[in-house]
Amino acid sequence: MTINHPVTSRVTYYEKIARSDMAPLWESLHNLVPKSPQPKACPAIWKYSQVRDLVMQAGDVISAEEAVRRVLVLENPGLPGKSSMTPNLYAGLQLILPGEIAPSHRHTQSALRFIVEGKGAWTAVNGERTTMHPGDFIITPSWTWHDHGNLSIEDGGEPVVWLDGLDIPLVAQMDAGFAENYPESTQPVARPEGDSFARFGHNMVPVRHRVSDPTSPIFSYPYERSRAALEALYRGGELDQWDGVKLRYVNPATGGWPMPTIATFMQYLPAGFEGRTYRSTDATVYCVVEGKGSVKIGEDKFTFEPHDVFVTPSWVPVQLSASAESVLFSYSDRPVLAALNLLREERS
Ligand code: GTQ
Repeated sequence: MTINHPVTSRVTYYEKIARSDMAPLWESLHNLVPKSPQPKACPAIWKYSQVRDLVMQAGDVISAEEAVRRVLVLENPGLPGKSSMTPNLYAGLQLILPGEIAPSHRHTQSALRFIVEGKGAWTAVNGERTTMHPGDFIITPSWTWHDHGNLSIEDGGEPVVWLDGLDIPLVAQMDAGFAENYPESTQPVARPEGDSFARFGHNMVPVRHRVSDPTSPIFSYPYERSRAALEALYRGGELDQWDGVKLRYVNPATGGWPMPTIATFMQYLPAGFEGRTYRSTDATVYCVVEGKGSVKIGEDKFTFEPHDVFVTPSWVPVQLSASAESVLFSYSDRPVLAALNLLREERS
């Protein structure tokens, strides 16, 4: 028996089932189960030379105290209204002026700070303050109290800008967001600066240390150290045709990622480097530390300079070139994809 299905009867049928909160899978199957990732996020770049003044002007508009966090969210133009850089990750530029305090709070979202410019600022995590220097990578693990501050002008404080990277969209997707304010603007300082780095930052751990959670026990990864390691490897002849010299940051107690949801990397590209094309399913946010070069992301090509931020969506081909010796910091949701067996990489 053959049945004739005029299009109009289908439309009428779709309207009818919609009233019962149902929908025909056969109209959307190809979108729901794509042959390969179809990211809505676009390749995009924020040129620091164009956004720096706007970030500084935020300092005239609101205080850190009133704002709680004075941040300009970098929103992927392909994800409008979502405060997202990639489907799982957020990016923002935070400004703290001399003498200011960004009050203490905690939340289940994990955060990283990558210091862009300025000196005098500190961040406190779990009772320990650390001074921020450009190029340092600092973590604020899930549910840890954290406040940020800056020295007074007299004590040498300058406006300090850093890149915030958080798993805000991922945590929202999972409806797992909790947050609390600390009763005071700053948490008590319980340990001297450098304590966690002394315990865990020198290829040693305290003799009776037991790993109790996946989060790194050090929360500042100084640029000096990362830069020196990359440079030493390059001088020794290391150079990957896709990545240049690339290292990932680790939890020194486990060898795992510094935080369970966000991977971070730093890479060195020598002057004249013309990288081969790669792609991976972890959409990645880059922040340029030093140098000059360009990046091809799918059909887009951007030139980059220090402090520029750019994003490579999932599975879009990426190719890095450097006209001057360059250093790039990057972060992605790689630990999440890896844990779920969804991480794919292709180097061509
Ligand atoms: O510093 O705690 O950019 O809670 C967004 C949310 C920074 C922070 C952001 C936050 C923070």
